[in-house]
Amino acid sequence: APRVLSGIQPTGHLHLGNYLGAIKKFVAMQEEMPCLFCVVDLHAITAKLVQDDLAGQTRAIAAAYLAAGIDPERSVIFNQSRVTGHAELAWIFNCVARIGWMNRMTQFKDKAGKDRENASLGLLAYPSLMAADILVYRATHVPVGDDQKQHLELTRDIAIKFNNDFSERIEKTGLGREVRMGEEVVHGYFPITDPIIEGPATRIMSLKDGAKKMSKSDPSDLSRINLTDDADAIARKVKKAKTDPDALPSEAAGLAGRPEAENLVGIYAALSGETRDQVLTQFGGKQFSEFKPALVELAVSSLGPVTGEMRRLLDDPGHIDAVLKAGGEKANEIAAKTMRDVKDIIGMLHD
Ligand code: AQP
Repeated sequence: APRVLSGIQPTGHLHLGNYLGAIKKFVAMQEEMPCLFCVVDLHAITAKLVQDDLAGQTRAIAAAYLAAGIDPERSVIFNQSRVTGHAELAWIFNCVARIGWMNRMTQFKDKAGKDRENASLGLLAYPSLMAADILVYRATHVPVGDDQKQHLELTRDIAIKFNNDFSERIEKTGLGREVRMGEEVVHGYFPITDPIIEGPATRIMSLKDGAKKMSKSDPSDLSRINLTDDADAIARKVKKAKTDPDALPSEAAGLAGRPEAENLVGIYAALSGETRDQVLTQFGGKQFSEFKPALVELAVSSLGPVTGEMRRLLDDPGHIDAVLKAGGEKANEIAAKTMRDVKDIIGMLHD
């Protein structure tokens, strides 16, 4: 059965990239199929072990989910560490995945930097935990930003290897089913996940450098629009955003080789729900001095209600905690069933 899982790390402030690349899509996916959205606190400690306020950051992501329109009656909202199946299945996947697969991950290379020997083992194994997050719910669809593409390919590789390595035991236990792999239908236990990386905002870039993605960890606050920014901060950051001296082209093809212009037009399109071409029908031939104020107005009117609601929700942490607890219970029911199946397939005795 189709099912969505996705998550966000409770590290630092959420930014426009997280909102457009992930959260806004989560809200839309609720209309399509059953969804689970988690706050991945186990992932949060991979790069920096001691976090200043992990509980507060976790509540903030949950508040953003709710404020953006994820309905806790329809979708399951929870924090990852509550459901033990994530860590349990990740261990099994650590034995399925190969060290070489992990060493090739660009996110690991970026985050570990030059001193790789000193990175945590958790940072290296991050994609294995991410595969477990998805597959412990046998999720078929994962809406994410473009930066997560490589990790999702690895999730597919883990599912394929598990299905192959245990094919006889999957058969014997009768736990196998039809699994769709592109056009092909094979027999296996884990589904082969489809990433959902679509729309005009799969990779929002830094406002200061069109070659770098907008990121929580960028030392320059001017590089990103935070979900907590007020109208003045948004206006200041957009005004200072790097651009080139030319007027906007009249169609999207004209944005090639102009990364900063492409980024700002992409942001406008994602916020307004239009294509880049539609945006350029309106703004083609105009200077940035005219386009930027329109972008500020749109960003403020789109994000304002979400940030306002987030602040209101964060005034009542008890409510957020109750949502996470109830979500954790629902998630655990699904995850526990998968873990029983997986243990049966491997041959581990359990209750
Ligand atoms: N710039 C982006 N454009 C589009 N989507 C993005 N995402 C992140 N940055 C962009 C998507 O947001 C979701 C949550 O990602 P995460 O929790 O893994 O956060 P992150 O990738 O760690 O966020 P940052 O800002 O990139 O953090 P650092 O600075 O630590 O690397 C994912 O779906 C992601 O694709």
